[in-house]
Amino acid sequence: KPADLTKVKQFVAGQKLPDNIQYYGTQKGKNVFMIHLESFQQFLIDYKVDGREVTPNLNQFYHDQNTLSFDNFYNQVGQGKTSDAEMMQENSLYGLATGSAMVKYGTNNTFEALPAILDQRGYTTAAFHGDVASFWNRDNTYKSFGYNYFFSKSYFPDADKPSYNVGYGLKDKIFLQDSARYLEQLPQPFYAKLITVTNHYPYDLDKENIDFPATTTGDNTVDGYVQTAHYLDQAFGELMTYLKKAGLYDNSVFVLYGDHYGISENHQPAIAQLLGKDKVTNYDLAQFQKVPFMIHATGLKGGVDHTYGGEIDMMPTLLDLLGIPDDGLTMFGQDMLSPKYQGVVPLRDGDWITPTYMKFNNQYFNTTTGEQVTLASDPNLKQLAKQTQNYVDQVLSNSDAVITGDLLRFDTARPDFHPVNKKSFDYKKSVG
Ligand code: GP9
Ligand code: MN
Repeated sequence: KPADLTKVKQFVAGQKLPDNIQYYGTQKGKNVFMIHLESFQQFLIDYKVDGREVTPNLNQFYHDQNTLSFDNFYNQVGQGKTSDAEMMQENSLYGLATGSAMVKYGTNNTFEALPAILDQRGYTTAAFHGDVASFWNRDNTYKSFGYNYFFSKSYFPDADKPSYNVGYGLKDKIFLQDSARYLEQLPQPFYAKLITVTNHYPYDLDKENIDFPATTTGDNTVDGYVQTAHYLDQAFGELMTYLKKAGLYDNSVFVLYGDHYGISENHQPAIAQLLGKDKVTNYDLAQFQKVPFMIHATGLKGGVDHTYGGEIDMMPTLLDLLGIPDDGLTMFGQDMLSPKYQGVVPLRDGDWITPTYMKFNNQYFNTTTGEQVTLASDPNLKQLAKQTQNYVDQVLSNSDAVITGDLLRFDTARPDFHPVNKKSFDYKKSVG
């Protein structure tokens, strides 16, 4: 009911942070590339196997002086995996405690998503993914998000050829090459989301595409991970080379994020070996949930930023850089660049990470030292844990209320945003 939305908006308004005046609006009007790195974890950055960098292109990008690179950034997905990452990235709304919010609510809900917001500010918006359009209910959900275009499998020639395909869709080198040909035709400024897929469980790759040594953990759904990650890195490098030639590099913002973990907690002996430890603790497993979040733009003051954050924070952070007012938006993340940003990172299962302590799999740790602590042994932890858990529970329950109650349909008082007309979009590939 409308009163439910009012309550949620009061909670959200209480979390609103002042913008960072040094960064606010510095990237206004630029094209935006949103590059979704499938199953890509932060530990791969600067990681080496037999002395070779797994991802030299991403490493160079990560350390570039014009790239803001967050190294304490966590995935916050639940069972919705990629679709939860997309729900957070496009709306700053969490996925659900079980199932996929995009599948269950994507078709009928009203959203105030990034594509619609940018479209209403003169952007052309397009999503690209080599899988079938219906996977994760994207075709219907993207109409609710307000994407002008959605280039899915039917738009990519030869996508059905086995040698072009791996697991969920087109191989990333072909996918990114073909997508670049489409997106360079888009009227500018555009917002283009590119969703990769080759670096996906169980990390198989045909031998002619492998040119990197597998790890030797003996776990056959882990040892290919660095090989498909290396392939993704090569595909990313080729894309950037092409975009520089096409004149689309300097006038664009590049946002890169890893959507969720690649190696699950069920592979602890292998994880221990990858991390050079004899066994992993819940602290190690918590750190293993980190994914990259990088923002690059010519002229952007870059550097490695140790701020603790998560996928829910991507949208408010990007809106700050684009100089798009977000006062009336119902977002559960916060601008990581804000001087008042606290760095409390809720996880979908109710655990949490903060710069001082974390709670993971029902154990508490000192975030910086990794030392396990207990509520009994550490008095200031007791107080902090109570406050943090209360905040985390409120954030998750308010976000769930917005999704399960479709509360944004009552948000009619938006002077600078009008609801999307879903019927105005048709993503079917026109014949010929
Ligand atoms: C499916 C692809 C992978 O189209 O995005 O999804 P995931 O299995 O990572 O959720
Ligand atoms: Mn994924």
